[in-house]
Amino acid sequence: MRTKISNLLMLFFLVFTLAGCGGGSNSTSSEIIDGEQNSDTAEPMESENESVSNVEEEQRTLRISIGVNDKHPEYEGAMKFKELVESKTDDFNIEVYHSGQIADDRSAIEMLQFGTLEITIPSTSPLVNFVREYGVFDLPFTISSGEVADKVLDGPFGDKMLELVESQNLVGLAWWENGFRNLTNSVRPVEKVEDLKGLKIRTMENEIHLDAWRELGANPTPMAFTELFAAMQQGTVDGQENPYPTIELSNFYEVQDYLSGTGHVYTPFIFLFSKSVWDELTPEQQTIISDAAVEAGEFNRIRNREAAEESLEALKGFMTFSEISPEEHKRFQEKILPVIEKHKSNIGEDIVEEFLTELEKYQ
Ligand code: TK8
Repeated sequence: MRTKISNLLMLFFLVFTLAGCGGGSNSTSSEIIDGEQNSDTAEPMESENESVSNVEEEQRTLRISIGVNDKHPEYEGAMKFKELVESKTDDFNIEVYHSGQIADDRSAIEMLQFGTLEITIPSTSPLVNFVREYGVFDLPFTISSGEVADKVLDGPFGDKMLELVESQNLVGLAWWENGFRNLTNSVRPVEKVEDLKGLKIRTMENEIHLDAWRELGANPTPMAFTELFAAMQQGTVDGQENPYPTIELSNFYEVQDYLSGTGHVYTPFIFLFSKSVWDELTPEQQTIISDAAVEAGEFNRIRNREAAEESLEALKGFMTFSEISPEEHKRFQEKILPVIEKHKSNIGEDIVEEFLTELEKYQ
């Protein structure tokens, strides 16, 4: 693996050799080292460009696809990842594509499987269509705080879940945060279960979410995130549910009037790498990338929690906010118990037990 240092040395070696051929070398080399260039040393410039283009040529471009926009803490995390990787090696040029420019979550996962995209950081909910055990993260009202989520995801349970995606030609490298999801709609304030009756709610492409909203009396429909804003604008759906940063920073308040603090489920983001691309990298390169994915993930979580507080305050200025009382939260939880029972077998009884036992350790 070529480090910054080795490239620099390579540069020096190239210029030195070329200067040697051109005569008057002594003077030339002194000028280069200073880093200043003057007109009569044209030749060294040329070789410099040559070596820069060699580096670029050998650089591999790694594209990251995310669905949220460039104001979101996930985008900040992705730029942090780029900075960390590119500060450690010249081997990679990291390009970040936000707002689903390349693909929505589900399609991006498929592209990784085919090796036509290198990195995506989707919500775990669409991943259930590929690895059913990921359904544990969609069981409502299980994780009680971001801190608990960190303990579970950064522990043996989280490691096990990351390993599970390998069966799908994916490499799971780190846990980032999407956050606690809250309901918005354009029809009426939602303060109790009955207020949900018949509301057309967009959900992620995930059977557990669909069943949960159906059980609560709403009329849910699965849809990619990239189609959501237009669907709300055109009234195809009445509402949706997402963490506060996404609701504010995607300007959902322009097409939604009511916000309810349901906090009904915590959704992680997972940092995924294409296995076929991963297997082509050297162990050193893999270490740089996985270390950066973890470090940028920690940065993303901190930023996301700050943003969640800032966004809720901002949204209270644009929308009618309804706090859900503890008693009403209890009714929500009781109402969807059959959904959890139904999906335990789909997800896998053992993994659900393991998840709930792990949670009990911390809450
Ligand atoms: C963005 C999605 C989004 C998720 C959703 O690609 O689909 O509502 O919450 O963050 O991952």
